Amino acid sequence: MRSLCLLGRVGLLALMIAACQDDGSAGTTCGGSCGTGASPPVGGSGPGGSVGTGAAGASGTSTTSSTSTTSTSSGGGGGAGGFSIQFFGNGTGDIDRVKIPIDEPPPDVSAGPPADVGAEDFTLEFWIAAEPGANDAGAVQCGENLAWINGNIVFDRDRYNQDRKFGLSLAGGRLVFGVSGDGTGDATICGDTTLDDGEWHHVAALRRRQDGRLSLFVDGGLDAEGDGPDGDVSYPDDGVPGSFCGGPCTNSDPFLVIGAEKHDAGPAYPPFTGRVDEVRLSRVLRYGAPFARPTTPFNPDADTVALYSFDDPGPVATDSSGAASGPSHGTIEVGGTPVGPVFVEDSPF
Ligand SMILES: [Ca+2]
Ligand SMILES: [Ca+2]
Ligand SMILES: [Ca+2]
Repeated sequence: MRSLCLLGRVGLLALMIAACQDDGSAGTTCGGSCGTGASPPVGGSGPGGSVGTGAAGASGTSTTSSTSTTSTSSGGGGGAGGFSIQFFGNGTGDIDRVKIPIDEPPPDVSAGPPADVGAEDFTLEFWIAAEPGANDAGAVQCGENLAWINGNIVFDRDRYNQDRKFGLSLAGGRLVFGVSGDGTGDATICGDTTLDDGEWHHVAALRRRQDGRLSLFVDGGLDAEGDGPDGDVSYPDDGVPGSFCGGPCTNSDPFLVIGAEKHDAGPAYPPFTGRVDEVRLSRVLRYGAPFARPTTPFNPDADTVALYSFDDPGPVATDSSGAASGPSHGTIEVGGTPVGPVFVEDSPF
């Protein structure tokens, strides 16, 4: 895997969360740091142990080079825009990802947390930054297919070999958004804008339940749209994860996963490398026409069902939406080399 020690190169201050995970076999391991510039993990001594932001690396809280100066607030509290979360594309072993539960496994048949969108219209929006070449999935053939799963997966709301699912990936540096209905077919739409230029971009993926209409907006401009399968694509409340994970996929199926392919099904379904911030799930179509991209973090409203600002470094991905029947907190699953994800003092604002 290529070196992804991007933080030093772009002058960011990497703040490592304590990378302590129970790997299930060899006890507690704490991942290493990403070379100079990133601190080693701090604190945390096992499952449930504390997680903190590391002190800044040897460069301190202000980094100056001949080409750039990046000043950051001291104390690890984040700058004006706070933190974002950086994935390193490890993509194996259920690590380097955010996992948001959306359904209780059988025999529970109650409604999942509010983050289980798809029974109504929905908008999935977020900010994303990816370095050129860091995500190497090539362009995919879009249309009535599942090709989105072959991009570097940013959001995975798959169901393994079952219907009612969706996801979003980067393929050939462009966004790909796909949905599968309940026996109503599959659709993948492909964006036009090159996203992997190292800059922050606002992305909104919209799906209209009534007729399955899909649309993608990048930085407020319409990037792709197309017809898609109709009907309810939420995770079924009585859903039974398929047995494709050495047993039932209970630990991967009923989740919305950020940063990786949820089942670790193999290299054909690659993970994402880059930064994500300000993830908002809404139960309405937020945008019907081009718009000015946001200039500030989102504030919850009545249609916000989940909101993750990643300003509160791990191990919980805090949902600040205040949605009824919520919150839809997620977990941050850390590991790999370089250890990811990490919180970085870099955000779109
Ligand atoms: Ca459900
Ligand atoms: Ca259930
Ligand atoms: Ca943030």
